[in-house]
This record gives sequence, structure tokens and C-alpha cells, in this order.
Amino acid sequence: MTFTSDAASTRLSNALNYGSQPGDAVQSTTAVFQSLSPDDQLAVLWYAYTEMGRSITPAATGAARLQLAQGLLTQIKQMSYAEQLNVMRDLATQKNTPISRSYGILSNNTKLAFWYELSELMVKHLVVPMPVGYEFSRDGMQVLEAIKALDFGQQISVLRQVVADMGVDPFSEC
Ligand code: 45D
Repeated sequence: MTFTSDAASTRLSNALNYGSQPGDAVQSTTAVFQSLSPDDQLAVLWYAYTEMGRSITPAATGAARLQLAQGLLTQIKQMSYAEQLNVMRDLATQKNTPISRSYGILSNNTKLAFWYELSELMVKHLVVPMPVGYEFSRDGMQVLEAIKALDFGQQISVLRQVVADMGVDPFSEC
């Protein structure tokens, strides 16, 4: 479902309404994120990573955790840039593919660790890098600003929720 810029702005004002419960900011920021196009979602994740990268230590993401995602990461590393981008778009749009289903069985923190590792691989150009001079859409920029305005714990909550909902849970379809 696509929302117009105006709809995104309205939902964003709600997201920034700190007079209400702290959880509301997390929930509404998550909802606005999920109303973005898949490319905007990927771009927001990327910039969240570049902003937060320093605060998230590799130790926190846990080598043990990544072992569980290693098979997926190995498959992705072997793909062309175009295929890698499609895999990430498929995860964002919850397209039902073998990779989306493998992703779907990971725990939420392992999903976070998986995205974190993809970003590191993008920096090393082992995964499709961000285009030089990439220009954010207005909606994408606003969601990024909303995320930046949250405290660290809330930022993690938003990120955990958005990556949790990506991919396909193979067991919910039985
Ligand atoms: O050509 O286990 C576009 C803790 C445009 C501790 C594009 C934790 C067109 C416990 C589509 C933009 C909770 C701290 C290209 C863990 C175009 C624990 C591509 C937390 C090429 C794990 C864009 C960890 C692309 C946390 C490909 C908080 C964008 C981890 C890809 C946070 C973006 C991880 C990616 C984050 C973003 C990862 C891969 C924020 C990844 C972000």
C-alpha cells in the first residue's frame, strides 16, 4: 500500500507527538516507515546504520547470532549486485521467496544482526553499495528524522519491529 506524502506527513506528526505514551512514538514511527516504498525503506535503513553504526558495537550484534544467518549471507554474497538488491527489496515487500522464508525463521535480534552485516558488506562492496549522490525522497528523509529524534532504546525498538516484519514467516501459512 502506498501513501501520499501528505498521509506520511500526518502520520509523522502523530509519531512525533511526545505528549502521549512513549511506546506510541515507536509504533507510529514504525507504521510510517512501513508506508514507505521498498527503496525508501532500504535507504532509511542504510542511513540509520550510518548514523547508529558507531553506537552498535560488533560485539553487541554477536558473532554467535550471525552464525544462524551465515548460510543466507553466503548465498547473497555470491549474487550479482542486481540480484542482491532484488533480494533486499523482496524482504522489504514480504515477497514469498526461498530467501524470504529462510529469513523469516530467524529471531528478531538475528534479523537485526543480518541487516547490520549486510551494511558492513555494502561498505566493503561485497554487497551492492549505495549509489554515489543518492537523493532521499521527502518521505524517506522525514522518517529518518523521526527515527533520529527517538532515544537509542526507541530506535532499536523501531528497527527491531521493521526487520521483524520483513520476509515471510513460513509457519504462518500452514
Ligand atoms: O541503486 O543481538 C536504493 C542489540 C536505491 C543487542 C539502493 C542488537 C537504488 C542484541 C534502493 C536505495 C539489540 C543492540 C540502490 C542485536 C539503488 C543483538 C540500495 C542490535 C543500490 C543484533 C539500497 C542491532 C540498499 C542493531 C541495498 C540495532 C540498502 C542493528 C541497504 C541495526 C541497507 C542494523 C541496509 C541496521 C541497511 C542495519 C542493508 C540499522 C542495514 C541496516
